[in-house]
Amino acid sequence: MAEVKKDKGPKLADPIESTIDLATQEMITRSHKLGVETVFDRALNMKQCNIGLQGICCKNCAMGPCRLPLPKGGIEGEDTRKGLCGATANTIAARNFIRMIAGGAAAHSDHGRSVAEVFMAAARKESDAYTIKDTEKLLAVAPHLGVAVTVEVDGETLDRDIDEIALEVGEKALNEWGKADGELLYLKRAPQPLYEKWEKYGVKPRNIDREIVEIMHRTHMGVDQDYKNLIKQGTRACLADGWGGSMLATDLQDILFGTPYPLQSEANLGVMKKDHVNIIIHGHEPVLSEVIVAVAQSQEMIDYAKSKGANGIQLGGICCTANEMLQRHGVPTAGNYLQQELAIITGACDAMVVDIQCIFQNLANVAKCFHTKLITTHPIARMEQENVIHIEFNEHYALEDATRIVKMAIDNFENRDADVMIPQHKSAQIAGFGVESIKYHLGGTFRGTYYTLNDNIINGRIRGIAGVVGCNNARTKHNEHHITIIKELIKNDVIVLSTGCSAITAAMHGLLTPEAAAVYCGPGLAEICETVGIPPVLHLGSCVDNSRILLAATEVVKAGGLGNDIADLPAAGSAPEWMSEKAISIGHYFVTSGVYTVFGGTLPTFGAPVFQDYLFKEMEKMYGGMWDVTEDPIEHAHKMIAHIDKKRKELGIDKARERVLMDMADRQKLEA
Ligand code: NFS
Repeated sequence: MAEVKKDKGPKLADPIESTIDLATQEMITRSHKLGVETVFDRALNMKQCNIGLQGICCKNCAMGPCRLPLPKGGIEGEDTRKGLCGATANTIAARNFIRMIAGGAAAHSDHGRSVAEVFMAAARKESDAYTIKDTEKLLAVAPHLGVAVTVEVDGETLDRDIDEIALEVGEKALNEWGKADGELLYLKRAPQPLYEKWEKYGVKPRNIDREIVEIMHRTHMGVDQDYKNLIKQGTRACLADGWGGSMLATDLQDILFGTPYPLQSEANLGVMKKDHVNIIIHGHEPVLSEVIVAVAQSQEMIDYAKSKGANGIQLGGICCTANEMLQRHGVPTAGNYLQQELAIITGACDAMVVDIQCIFQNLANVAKCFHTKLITTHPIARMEQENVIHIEFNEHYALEDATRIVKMAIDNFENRDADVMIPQHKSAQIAGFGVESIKYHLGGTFRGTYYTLNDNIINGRIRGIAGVVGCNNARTKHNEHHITIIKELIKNDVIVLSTGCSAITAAMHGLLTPEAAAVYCGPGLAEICETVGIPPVLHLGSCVDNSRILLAATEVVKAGGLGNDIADLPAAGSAPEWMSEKAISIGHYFVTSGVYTVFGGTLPTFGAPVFQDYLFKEMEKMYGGMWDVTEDPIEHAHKMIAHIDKKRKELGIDKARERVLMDMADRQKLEA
């Protein structure tokens, strides 16, 4: 990234080179004027360690760290690199890789566990803040956890009591983290051939916690030394994430807070309002944000805000909390991962409330320069700086906690400095898609099914399906790769399902509106979007909601005509600007669920070519999906399209698409 020229001190990021988003550019410029450092500046002043980046630094014991750089000119003949214990580059890279999976799977799954605990409190009616909201979803999920929804009485089948079902669902769900034997119950939701592959390769997770613990054991000094066996455990743990912790998080959140359905909102820093109390909620667990939304929208709090001179309360979300509040309540999105410091730099953020994951430690330093109250809420995620306020959130006193937080923000409104600058950039968005709503929208008026989607894939109007997900990364121009890749995909008639910060990016750049179809899509996809009234990019929620993508793909398989397994589908996955361990866990469960998955930038496998080859090539022979990586966003999109075309050919539907394209050209000729 280029820098701004100045005489001395740390380098400053060039706003235009740092991001393609105008609001972000304006805020970076303002940060320089005010002398507040952000991640964009730090990325210039901190060089990455090339050996760590390539995955070949082992620091799992105190004889190291052992660094195994690739010899200049590459490896000729035998690879003789080894650490003090003799660990090879492949072993070290595989150990590091699966430790990343452990970190990511732990983060998603621990989030899921918290939700399950709140779910239990709701089922036991111990909390006035939470109730079982979506009984339809409860009844749909129950059988997958082995919970009966009916009961036989005197030869008659009767509906079971909802409270009873909820209690049993909660117990069964919590059990998935630590049960003594058996396998994860949700694995059977996958297409049968995929389940059989997991069985064949011995990677079915036993329970969620165990697979993560076993990674820590196996990667301890002197335990597992075979990169193939190591990645096998990585596979178990990531499946425990995607088809376990994450899927449970999504299901239980939907039951507790409501299954999302498409709704309209806005995205980018411009959603903040100068004359309102602005509360920014950042993090991941909706158990906190749900109650804050309810409290902030109460007449009592709105009146209180008015009594303090504000015109109302404006909530805004950052990162996955943004997606959770958006998809269920239409709360606007203030920004994605790299914009968290910038929301405070507006000078209009009266409180930033954070829970877990993806939260910069530097937020406290930025908050110090403004009036913003920075509030941590989770016992496992605290900050050391003394300007940070900790209000520990407890599901049994959730309403009291949320009221205290909202009041604190309102009371802080009058402490604002006159110098407020909210960038006037925001875009309209339609979000809140899911397995259920795709069925409804693409199924036509009278039948909620996936057949219509399949028909349109088979006839070639839709070339294929892409899942574009994941973070921003300060080593990549903010948002640029997400947008370039997504635009290239939809231009080529590939419909995009998006989650996490990628979905926020798509929203910020106007791709989550039905109108975007006419501007950016190829003729086939444009026609579908127009007819059905959907955007070409469907926002499926937060990162734990990548489980929705797995289940949507399963529904497509079930609807028929496109093979028997996820691996048969003309589909591909992508994380253009990934940075977190969670992204590695997601990437690997996509791959081992049969999806060809391309990451942008780098992968921590570059330094171990044999291990990398195993991930990039051998995985396909086992699971049908495999890893890939490229720095070039256009090449990235075309790698995905090439895979989609390969699958279309294997399914024998490649010719259909040619006919559609010819029809289009003919039609255009006629119109001319
Ligand atoms: Ni996902 Fe959510 Fe964003 Fe990346 Fe972080 S917010 S869980 S990890 S940065 S997409």
